[in-house]
Amino acid sequence: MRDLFEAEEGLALPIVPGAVLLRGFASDRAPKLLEALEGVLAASPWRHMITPGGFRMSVAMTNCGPLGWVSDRTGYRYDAIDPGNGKPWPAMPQAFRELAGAAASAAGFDKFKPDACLVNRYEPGARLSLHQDRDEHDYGHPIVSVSLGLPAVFLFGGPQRVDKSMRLPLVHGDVVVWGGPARLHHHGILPLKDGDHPSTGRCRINLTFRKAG
Ligand code: MD3
Ligand code: FE
Repeated sequence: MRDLFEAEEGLALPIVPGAVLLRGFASDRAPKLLEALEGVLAASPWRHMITPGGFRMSVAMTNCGPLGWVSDRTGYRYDAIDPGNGKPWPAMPQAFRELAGAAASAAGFDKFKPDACLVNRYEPGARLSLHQDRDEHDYGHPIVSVSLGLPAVFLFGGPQRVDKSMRLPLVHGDVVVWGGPARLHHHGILPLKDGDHPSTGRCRINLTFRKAG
């Protein structure tokens, strides 16, 4: 039997109420997205942020758009300035904005205008432990997440940290739109398995679009 999540490319698959997996939605545009990302990285390179508890995150990050997600000893927040260079984050490339809007529409959220794009890079062994996204102003807006490069296992739990979580494999080109009742559910990424992907090499890149401000 085919796995529940082995959806055909382009299919919209509900995960839980409010969360939709668009299998392969970004496949065709991946080369353009990765090319645009090079421009972002030239202005704001990868860095490993420090958690409020003093730990260096295994995931490397950067941002583009009016607001960027940052973490340091004082806490998590959205900031208009890249703490690495003291300048505003680079503009969100048009290819990024168009993809985020199209994916949100396909999932039933009209006129999504993100003001923050967090870019996460996972190298083999990097992980994101179970957490909630609670730093945004208004939980009424959806979040659009784009997976590029190596596959990963996404952990998806419930509103309480102890709630049982399910595992969702995500591959190159997959887009997930999170909104509504799923917006405050816990989630994370299991340690990335080693591999080599034709479009990114030995890493997975995730673009997360939010209306944060
Ligand atoms: C489920 N990043 O940066 S966003 C993050 O693959 C983060 O790097 C994931 O979680 C990654 O915070 C992809 C997936 C996501 C985002 C928000 C959610 C899932 C969510 C909000 C509610 C439920
Ligand atoms: Fe998150």
